[in-house]
Amino acid sequence: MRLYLYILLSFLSICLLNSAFAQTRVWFDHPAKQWEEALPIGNGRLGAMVYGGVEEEELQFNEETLWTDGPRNYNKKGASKYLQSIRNLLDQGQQKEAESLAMREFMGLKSESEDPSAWLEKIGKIREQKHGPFQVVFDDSKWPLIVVPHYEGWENLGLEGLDGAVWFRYEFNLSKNQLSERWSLDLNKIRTNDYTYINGKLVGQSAGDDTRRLYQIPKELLREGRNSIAIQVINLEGKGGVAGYKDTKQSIGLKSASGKIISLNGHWRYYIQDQNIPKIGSFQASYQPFGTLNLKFNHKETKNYSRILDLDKGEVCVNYDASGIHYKRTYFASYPQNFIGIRLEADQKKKITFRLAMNTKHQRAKLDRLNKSSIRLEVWVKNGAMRGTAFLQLKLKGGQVSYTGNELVVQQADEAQIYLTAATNFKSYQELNDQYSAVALDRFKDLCKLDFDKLYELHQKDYQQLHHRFEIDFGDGSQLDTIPIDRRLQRAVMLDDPGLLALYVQYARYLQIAASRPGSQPMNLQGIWNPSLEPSWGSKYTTNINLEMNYWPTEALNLSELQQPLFQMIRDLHMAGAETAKEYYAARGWVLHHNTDLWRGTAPINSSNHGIWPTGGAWLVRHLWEHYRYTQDIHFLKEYYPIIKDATLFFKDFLVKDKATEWLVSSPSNSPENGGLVKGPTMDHQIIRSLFDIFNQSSKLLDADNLLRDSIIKMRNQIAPNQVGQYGQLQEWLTDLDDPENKHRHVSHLWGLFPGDEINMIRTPQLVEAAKRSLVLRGDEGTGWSLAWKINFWARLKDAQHAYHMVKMLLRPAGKGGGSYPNLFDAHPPFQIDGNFGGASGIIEMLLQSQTDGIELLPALPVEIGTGKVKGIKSRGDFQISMEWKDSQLLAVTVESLSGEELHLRYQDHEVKIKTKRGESYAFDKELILKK
Ligand code: FUC
Repeated sequence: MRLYLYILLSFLSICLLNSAFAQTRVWFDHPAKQWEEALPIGNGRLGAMVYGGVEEEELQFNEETLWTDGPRNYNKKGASKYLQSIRNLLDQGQQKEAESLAMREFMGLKSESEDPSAWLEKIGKIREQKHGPFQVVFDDSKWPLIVVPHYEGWENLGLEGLDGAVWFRYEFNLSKNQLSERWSLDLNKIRTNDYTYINGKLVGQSAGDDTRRLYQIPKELLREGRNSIAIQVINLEGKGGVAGYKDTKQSIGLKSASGKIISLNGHWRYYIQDQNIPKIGSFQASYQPFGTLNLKFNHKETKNYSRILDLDKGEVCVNYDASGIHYKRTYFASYPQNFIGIRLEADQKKKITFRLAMNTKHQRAKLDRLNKSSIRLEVWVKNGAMRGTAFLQLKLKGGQVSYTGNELVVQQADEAQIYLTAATNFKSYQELNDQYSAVALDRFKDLCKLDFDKLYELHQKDYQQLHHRFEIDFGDGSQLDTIPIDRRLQRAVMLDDPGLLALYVQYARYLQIAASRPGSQPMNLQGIWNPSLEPSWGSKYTTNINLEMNYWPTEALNLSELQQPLFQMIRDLHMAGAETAKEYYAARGWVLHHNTDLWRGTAPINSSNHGIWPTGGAWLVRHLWEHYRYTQDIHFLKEYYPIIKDATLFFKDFLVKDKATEWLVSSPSNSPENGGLVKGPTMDHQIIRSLFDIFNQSSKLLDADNLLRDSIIKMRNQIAPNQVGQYGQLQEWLTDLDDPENKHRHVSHLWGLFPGDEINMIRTPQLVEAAKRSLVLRGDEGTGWSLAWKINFWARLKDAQHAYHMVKMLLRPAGKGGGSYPNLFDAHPPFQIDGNFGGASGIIEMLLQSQTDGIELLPALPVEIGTGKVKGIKSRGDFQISMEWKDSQLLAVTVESLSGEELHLRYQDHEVKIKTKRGESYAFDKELILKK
């Protein structure tokens, strides 16, 4: 009876759409058809995506330390021998030469590679056979079908994790008329090498993902009627297959001199010739999925379906009625006990019947049964040092459980509870732990002794002490909560939905709580959620914007301690990056280039035209400093001071005097991913000035290193300044090279406007104008994170309506450009979590800014959110603020002083400065007059 009442009440609470629920849920009225519709849960270590299927439920899960490769050295010894030559070439304007020298001598080491020649020779033999698959007459009728082309790789079409040699075959017809023309074969891109045959004859072979395949077909080769094409594709890493065109409207096929096209898009036959490939080195490692829980039910016709991410409770619930019974499933990820919990309930007894399996995409895996109701899944990451183990325990109220065909079969239970844990052999970036599995098993056994309901309560308490610190409301958007999120996003394209902006901010907070907890890894490009063995950019940590953006709003959103994983990573990078500083620059201190991974690679990767960018570490130091500014925690500053100092020492050694201008410049480097290897990109100088300022201020606060400080102050003033160029723009480079047509997604040279603050209205109004000009020239379009960055820029420029326009762009349903997926995940595309946090940061920048002169309230408030309130927002100086506004005017504000520092508040023309006492609250009216 109690159970029934409980279910009824919780179901009713979902249906009662009162305003208290306004910004507290993201929901769908159907199960997820694709991963980007599934709903995320997480506890910093374990992450899972809930599809909520009725007949077949899938819970795709991750453990944040399951990556490819293993601990290793990333640094090329003695690379610094080439530093001067690279600099000289750049001085002489020989960029291409500098890039090729750097590519040869200045990049990081790849992981272990084997010589592929023997394997290539082996798989090449088939091309010499008399009856090989390239011949016209060949029986391929048993080969499976696959859609060709597949721009995003064969991985997306069921061949995930496949690297090797694969044959593709297809037939097409030609008429007599068509034979009179000259034809070439246009396949555009192939990943990576191909041998292409028409009617049994090789017409072309090429290598490389970016090579265009346009092969001439000798006229005599084609015939009236049936013709055949066969391609051997060899792909040893990354996405594979006949990629064709990104623009899917363009087909691959035969093209005639007169412009006619015979499309070869269609279902081709394929055959995996060999996938046991030699080891291929990679610059850095990739984040890996772990596995899935698959639950099968006998429920068919359902009514009243809902799948709800409840931001207030930190859980996902699936509700529906089938055959007159109400079913409810609850999913949560507990941080205190590090496990994922699932509860299955029904409003009648004995109605919980299902089958449960654990699966994985990893080729090498083992499933076994631990006891009557628990199973274990072990996985080995291909060609790597990593393995992981997941444990699952079922507890039932009533009913029976049995085990058949690798599945746990539950029959006629009143309720089922599932405990899921996972662990890997990761110990630190330098070490693996061979004993991990026994320890994990003991932990699991202890966990399963604990009462599920109690664990659920502990989870809620833990989650809510973070979540409840902050509230936000943009007017009365509550009625829109009746619209499922996918439709609400569609609707918001045309109609304003201020409540959706507030929801976006709370969702970002939810994602941070779910993905970044003390003791966990920092959030990678996908937070902790990744279903793919070959995720884009390895789902690692890109530091020329993405990793930092993940943590932009953390302090203001009152989640300060969630930056701890980032700080722990900075500690690791301080160690790992010292060797890179020495080997590449013969410099003291530590350096980080534009990417890192679980194993803390710090050397340049990918390509010399964008991988050599030495300011990643200096940017991360800004997060240490901002944490200090927000918390005023001097012990923290003291603890991290050696890292700040060592980053400073690196640049003291690294900066060089530019002969032409006499300024100190950063060389070699690049303005992230735009314009190749150069000396003196503007962004670097802004970041290094910020670093030097941080060093100066913190050494002063800690009364340390006076002499070094003097020399750093001197150097700081010799660094190349921000310059205004011929179009009135802020120059991206040392020389005025900016192309006004350049729409590049990165807007690196505006770093000094946001997240930096040296470009500001108070001290550098001309630079503000120039930054604005650059932003206008760059245009609004961009990838998800680029749109999100632009919200922050426009908010800093106090152009509220332009900032709002950018928010709308970020919220548009994912398509070609950046936007949002149905589950509100940011679309680069593909999914990349940075935009969720950059977007939330931008919305916060509209409400409050505290980077320069005191705390400014509602500095860039768009009319669409002209009425609202926020509670528990944090500012620099360690103040906690609550305020309310109506019709674009402030009504009242209360400031709680957590530091006892002087409070300087500004709103429009009003300004107040008062001394505060730690722990006291101060209430002000709309003119900032202190209420007694
Ligand atoms: C940088 C960006 C890309 C992408 C990648 C992860 O390289 O330029 O757009 O976000 O990081």
